[in-house]
Amino acid sequence: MSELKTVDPAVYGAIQAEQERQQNHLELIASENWTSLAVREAVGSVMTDKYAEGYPGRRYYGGCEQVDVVEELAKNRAKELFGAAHANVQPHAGAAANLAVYLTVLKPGDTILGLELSHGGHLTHGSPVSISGQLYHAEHYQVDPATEQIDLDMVREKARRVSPRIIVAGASSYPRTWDFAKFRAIADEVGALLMVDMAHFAGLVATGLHPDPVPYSDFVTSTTHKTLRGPRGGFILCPESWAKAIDKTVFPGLQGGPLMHAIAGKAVAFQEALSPAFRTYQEQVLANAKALARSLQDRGLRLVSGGTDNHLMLVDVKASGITGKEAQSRLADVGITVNKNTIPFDKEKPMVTSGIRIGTPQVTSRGLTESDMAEMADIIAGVVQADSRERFGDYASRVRDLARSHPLPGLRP
Ligand code: DSN
Repeated sequence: MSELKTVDPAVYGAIQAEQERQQNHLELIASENWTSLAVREAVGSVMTDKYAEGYPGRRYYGGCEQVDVVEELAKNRAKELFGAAHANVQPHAGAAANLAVYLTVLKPGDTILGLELSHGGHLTHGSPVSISGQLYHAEHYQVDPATEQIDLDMVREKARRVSPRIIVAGASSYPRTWDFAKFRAIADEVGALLMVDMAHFAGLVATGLHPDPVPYSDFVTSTTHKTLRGPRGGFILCPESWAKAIDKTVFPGLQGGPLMHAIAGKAVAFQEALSPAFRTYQEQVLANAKALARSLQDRGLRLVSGGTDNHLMLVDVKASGITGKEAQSRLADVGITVNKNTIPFDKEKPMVTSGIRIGTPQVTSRGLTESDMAEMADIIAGVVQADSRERFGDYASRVRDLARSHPLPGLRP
């Protein structure tokens, strides 16, 4: 008998309904995934009850022996996984991790140079609606209009012109890989620091399937819940020379008590990511993304930059005659969850957009493979290209079949 069901039927009901939604829908939001039962057990544990301001061995509270064990495990596993000298696993989220780096190395008014939001960048890379674009002077590089990919000569030219204190590489909707050695060379040429926000592709980096930012960066920030398949949260990697300063910024500079239940979940996720099975999983994430991209193109959809090198793709649905908002809504009607997304040089507003972003991490976690991608592409293309919503019933039952034949692993009834 569930305690929650008795104590709070409203919250229990919503959780059950959400579980059912995730079970019966195909989740293609590129930043989402499906955690293991072990991660969820750690996150739902008594670690949530403990105050532990400070760091292992140097806390402001008594009774921290076991949370120290967990935080040391998380730190050491993160360092091993990414070959980093120092890890801070306390940031509550990726946004907090990025802000901690800025607060460590920038003064208000200093210049940040990051990828333009509508070209794939992230709000925390200097958008005017984020503190990162309000506290600091933000400049942005864009993708090349012809290739829709980052052109390092354009980045270099912009960096020389605006003399940033920090260059930010990494994105939330960029389907291509990054050349971190070249970013390092540009940063060195203009006397800037380099921060790589690898939140989206951290799982690929961990398994050697994406260029590694750690050797080239002053700071690497990330979330734990995207390709990395851990609990919701953030972390920062840096060389020993920045360790003391970054730790001081995270606590007491920016945050109070660490979320020890989340840190316990991060420790478990890092351990899982160190296993050979995780590499096999990431290979499948990539294989699925490639297969899905190819199948969507075969069915006449236009992909921004012509394809994908990673776990996500951007579909220009405006080229098929509808907005991103409409595509998101149509796909929701048949049980496929995506997000509308701006595409480079988009003429639509951010709440409308010309594109949708599609990612394969979550459906790969539930066991879908390349042949399922062909079926999914057929459904997505059919829905996006349809003249009306009349025929959608058929697509909805095909989505249900795919979901039912690939149940989410490790679900407790
Ligand atoms: N919201 C995340 C994403 O969807 O990429 C970024 O913060």
